[in-house]
Amino acid sequence: MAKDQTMRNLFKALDGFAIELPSWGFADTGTRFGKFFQGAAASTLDEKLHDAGLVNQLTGACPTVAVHVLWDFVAGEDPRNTAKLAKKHGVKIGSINPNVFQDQDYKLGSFCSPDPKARRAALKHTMDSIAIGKAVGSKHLSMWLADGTNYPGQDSIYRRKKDLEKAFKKINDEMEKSWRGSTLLIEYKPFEPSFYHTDIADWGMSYLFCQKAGKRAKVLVDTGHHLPGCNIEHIVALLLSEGMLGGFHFNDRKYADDDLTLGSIDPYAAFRIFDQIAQYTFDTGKDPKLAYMVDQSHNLKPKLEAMVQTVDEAQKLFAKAHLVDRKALAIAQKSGDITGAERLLKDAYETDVRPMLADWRKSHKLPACPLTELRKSGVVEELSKARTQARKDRGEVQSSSYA
Ligand code: PSV
Ligand code: MN
Repeated sequence: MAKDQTMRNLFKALDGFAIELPSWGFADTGTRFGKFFQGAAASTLDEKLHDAGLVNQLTGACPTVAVHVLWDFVAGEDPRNTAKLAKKHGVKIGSINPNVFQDQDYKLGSFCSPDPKARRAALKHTMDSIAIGKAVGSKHLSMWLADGTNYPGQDSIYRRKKDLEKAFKKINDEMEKSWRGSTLLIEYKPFEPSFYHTDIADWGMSYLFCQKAGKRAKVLVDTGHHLPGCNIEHIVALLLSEGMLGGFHFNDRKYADDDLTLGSIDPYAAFRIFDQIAQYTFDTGKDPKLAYMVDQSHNLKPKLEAMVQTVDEAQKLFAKAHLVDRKALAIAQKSGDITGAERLLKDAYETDVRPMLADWRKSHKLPACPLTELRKSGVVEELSKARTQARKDRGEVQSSSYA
């Protein structure tokens, strides 16, 4: 294909590539061994949305913010206040994530708990979350459950599955009835916080629950939620071909659900996911309309820098996947030219797309390198000072601070 045409196609693809930021990715987090504070970390909703707005301003690719209902909405307050706050910072509320994991009620699970009171509480909270989603103009309800057991024999896996099926059906039906154009995303995770069994442990289980729930439901792939060695792009290709892939939570990992910045450990793996999506569109002519989201929540790296770095990396890997010569690939595949086929992928992956991305950004009046721009601006240092002072004024104790 002529170079100009390739660039035009790439720019068009980048125009359509939006990636949602997680509100929780701007706040202080830690490990179970401790928390190290960052002066510039967001501690209020206003600060989280401000930071998301800043990342969107720098990258031009993040118009929406994922929220957790109990962390980002005030009970009894009009949820549209959160939407207004988002608007003030130049973003919109994206996926709504119910919190069916932190209350004491959920000690033995939420929808799968042996205690009907917990199951009812989870359903009520999810129905309230649907109402919030509708009120703020979101299009996604994203469900991650911490449900599972820690020891063999702890509970009936069979009974838990049946109860979960019923709950998802009710959730799907309510969305069908009252929330036009919405999608129910069902996320899976093989372990943590449960260590013997997780009620939705892998994509196949998610798929099964989606099928039983109804038309709204689709599978959400969190790149950190797989056992080592798993071929994620194969899962992606299969779900795409079934029309059952709803979206992604992007992050990177070395061992488990490490929540590291995208591409920090294995960028080729993320490239191969984007490659399958681009291949699907090339083969079918269809846009799978996926919800691309970031789900990272690491410690130590400055939050804003980490987020900009992830978005930049996602755009790079996405762009590389759009440079694969698909016609030549089809010829190589047909003739069994394994080396040639692989080389076509590697040629695209090894292309330095930074100048192309810089051109795309310039065409949208964006900084050529958002991370350099952020570091040059001194914003993180300013926020660190202002937020440290604000926390002091509010009487919050924070022992260490660095930007
Ligand atoms: C759980 O590990 C998860 O991936 C879910 O998506 C949650 O919404 C998110 O992390 C934040 O706790
Ligand atoms: Mn996730």
